[in-house]
Amino acid sequence: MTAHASAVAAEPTLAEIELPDAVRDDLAEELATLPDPTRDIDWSMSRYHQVFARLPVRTLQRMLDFGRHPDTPGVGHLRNLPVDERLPSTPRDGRPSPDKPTYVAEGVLLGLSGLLGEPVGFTTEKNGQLVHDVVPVEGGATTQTNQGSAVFLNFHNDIVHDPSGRYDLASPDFLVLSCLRADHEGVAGTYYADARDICRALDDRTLRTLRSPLFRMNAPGSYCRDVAGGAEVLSEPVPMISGPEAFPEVSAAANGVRALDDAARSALDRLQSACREVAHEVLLRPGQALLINNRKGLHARSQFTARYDGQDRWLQRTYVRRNQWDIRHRVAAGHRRVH
Ligand SMILES: O=C(O)CCC(=O)C(=O)O
Ligand SMILES: [Fe+2]
Repeated sequence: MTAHASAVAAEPTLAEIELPDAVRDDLAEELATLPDPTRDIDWSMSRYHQVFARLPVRTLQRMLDFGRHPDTPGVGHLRNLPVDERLPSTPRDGRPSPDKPTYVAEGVLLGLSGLLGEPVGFTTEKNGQLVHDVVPVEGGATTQTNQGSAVFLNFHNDIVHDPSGRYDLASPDFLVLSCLRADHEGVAGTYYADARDICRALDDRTLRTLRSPLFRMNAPGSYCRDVAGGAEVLSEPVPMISGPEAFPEVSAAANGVRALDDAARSALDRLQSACREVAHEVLLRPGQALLINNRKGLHARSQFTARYDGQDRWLQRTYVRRNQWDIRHRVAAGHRRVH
């Protein structure tokens, strides 16, 4: 391959980044001294910038490039990250553990988030918290939400209800998922299907249908449950795939997409099967994280068995916006990052 050809060759849609042991230990030592970041989040985010500036510059650049360029991979798998020496039980109800002695995991999660943008919360998602605990919850085992375990969580992106009727407007640009504890059997898989790979796998007719405003997204389960008394709250009719051919954006509600005609219904089925064909699979382990671009692709999760015994799978998650300016109309009173 000539130098020119290699410069323009399609990059793989998954970035694999492993920290050297010495870098991991250096980060761990710094992060173990830092307080609960939620006490003063803007100070903590600034401090994490200092800590993560110690990464080898090429590693740092790959993470920054992940956030700043349209042509970079949609998902990054980071390995050999620092972990807390002592880990309390997995939170049972999806609320933060009151007895976590150190905040290394939070530092990793928020430090990585700060390389991509700003962590934000939504009042209708995990009470507006900035650090989400993603854990199996007994009452939600069969739901299409992050509380589920007994069913495959279909390919989706994380969207946010907005009174404009467009649920992609306020949604996070990125998610960071960091693993504190794997599931008992170690079989829970997280999947990512990049829209570029999805489009390559689809025929022209299906793609044209998916690019037409023939779909209404249901608002997230938490919004329908807490605000709408369990009823569906559908978006305006929107396309599922949009944007230029080289840099497509894809969106699919986890809580259901209403197709407006038969062609749209079969295109929607084709989209889910194309996702399964092209997806990257990652079985997250402690000390590993996924950087997920929430516009460049869709993610999913396999089934796994939850025991609700305090040792279940535990991920921490952030929602990251590159910029809060476009969603400033919805900021919650008395807050700067909660919408
Ligand atoms: O549990 C996972 O691996 C992903 C769940 C998910 O879709 C999310 O947290 O947004
Ligand atoms: Fe999700």
